[in-house]
Amino acid sequence: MAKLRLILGDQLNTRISSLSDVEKGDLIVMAEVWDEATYVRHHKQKIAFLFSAMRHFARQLEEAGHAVRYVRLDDAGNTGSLFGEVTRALKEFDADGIITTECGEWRLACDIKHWAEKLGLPVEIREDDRFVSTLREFRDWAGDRKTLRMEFFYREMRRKTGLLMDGNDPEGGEWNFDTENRKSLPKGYKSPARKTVQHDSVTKEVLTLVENRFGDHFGSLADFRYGVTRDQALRELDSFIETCLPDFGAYQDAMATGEDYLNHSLVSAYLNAGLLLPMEICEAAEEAFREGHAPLNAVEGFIRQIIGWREYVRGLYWLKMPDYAETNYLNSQRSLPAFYWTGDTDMHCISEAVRNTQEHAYAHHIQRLMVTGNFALLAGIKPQEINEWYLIVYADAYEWVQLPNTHGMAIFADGGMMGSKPYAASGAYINRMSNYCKSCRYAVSQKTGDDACPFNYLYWDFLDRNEKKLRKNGRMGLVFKNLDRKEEDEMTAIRDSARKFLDAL
Ligand code: FAD
Ligand code: DLZ
Ligand code: SF4
Repeated sequence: MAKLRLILGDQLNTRISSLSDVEKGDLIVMAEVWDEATYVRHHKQKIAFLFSAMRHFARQLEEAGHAVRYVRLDDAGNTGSLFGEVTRALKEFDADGIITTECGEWRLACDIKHWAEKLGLPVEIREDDRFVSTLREFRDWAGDRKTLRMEFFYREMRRKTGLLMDGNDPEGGEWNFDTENRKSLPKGYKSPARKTVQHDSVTKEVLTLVENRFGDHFGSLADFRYGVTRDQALRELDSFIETCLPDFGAYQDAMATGEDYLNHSLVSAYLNAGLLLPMEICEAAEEAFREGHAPLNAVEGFIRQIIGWREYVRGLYWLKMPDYAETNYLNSQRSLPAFYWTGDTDMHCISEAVRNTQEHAYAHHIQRLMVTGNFALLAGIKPQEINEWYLIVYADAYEWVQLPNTHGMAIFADGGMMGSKPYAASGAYINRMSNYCKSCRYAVSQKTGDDACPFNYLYWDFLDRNEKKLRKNGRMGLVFKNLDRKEEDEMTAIRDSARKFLDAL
């Protein structure tokens, strides 16, 4: 008998496991539903990207001869939930079972787990094999290790995939070339121009729908530039490999006013929605190295992000949820400041990060980690509020990847499960890696007082406030030595400046 095959909005690949044995007579169900579009108030571009990509993918499946039931958000009878849409489809289509691929968020996974019982039909939840490692493999690797570190897991992934390997050894004799990857931008540096995508009638219709139905969500649609098909995503990848990859490594951590993408790949939204697969991206990057087009430090650094960090955060999420989301190691209790939504702050680095987030549903890694993330860490923003912000504002955000990065890497709420120490930094770091401070009303050279860069006194105040929890961390020894060297009157000035600034937030 026939199967109903449910494809979620971030499963847009014909090689998804739920379609591996699709037969004539099966029905593929895809649905735009209010629940998924509003469980957090996603950036308008995130919704537009997914709805348009979903519509294009459904059309592709139909053109390949499959029977597809595609429910649009405004279709009459749309129940507003995935369960409702599956139930409604089953009233019109006689299926003896449902097949789907495991989803990317704990909340929905818990819901789907109960469908079989509620529907009285078998629901087969297949492994998501769009990743390099399996969840079981990660669990086995984690075993009863006391601490998990990405770097060691990454080496396993290099061995497993054979990427950048020279027999049993890493290409170039090292696993990691990050010492070559922390350069600031040369004066006058201009990053390569990016391809623009022509919107077809499907995307234009979706943009109107999103403006009408989600007009009060964060972000602007004015500069919507996402590709919405696999072909367009592949073109973005080709253009990255051709023009940006050679400099990707050197300037990976750099930031500059008005430079919203620098040499980053912009593939995350496509990758997480299924339009691209991790190995094809990494193989294209490796080929660029083998052909002499891009240097090893760039290609290794790029591949590490995908088969290292991306795989590692996914493994960690499914290993540690649901307790993971509840931790608050540093007992951070401050509400999220309004400027995370408006960008209306004198801190130029933050207003830039929020501006390009509003305009593109994108910010690159160092903006996320060392600007908005670092501020949230230093100011002690409540994990739930900052986590939700990150889940809302980026087109690539799904909890499996967003949460470990925010909760773990950026704000250290997990107490060190994700990374070995907090990524706390003063204004000096931002000044070294960007030109932001030149356009800021605050002085990065000043340590305390009304004109001083807030990151400066917040940094020392953060260490002072959290000393009991952080001093014992072996990797924080030097930092605390520096704190110990501060005179009492300097510490008083730091604490006063921090209190005044934080009280005014
Ligand atoms: P590039 O810099 O070109 O990197 C290439 C690819 O590597 C990315 O597309 C991504 O797939 C992968 N990658 C790089 N770093 C990471 C990482 N730390 N974790 C997982 N994958 C990584 N990434 C998301 O995909 N979704 C998120 O919701 C998300 N939230 C984040 C929140 C915070 C606080 C931080 C610090 C990082 C977050 N990241 C997230 C990771 C990273 O910032 C983005 O993947 C990256 O900025 C996407 O842009 P890009 O495609 O141009 O990446
Ligand atoms: C993010 C999202 C949005 C905005 N809308 C839909 C939708 O209408 N229908 C759908 O199937 N999926 C959507 N998604 C993606 C899901 O939220 C995603 O599949 C889960 O969060 C699990 O990763
Ligand atoms: Fe950011 Fe401080 Fe530099 Fe201003 S001076 S841009 S607040 S780091």
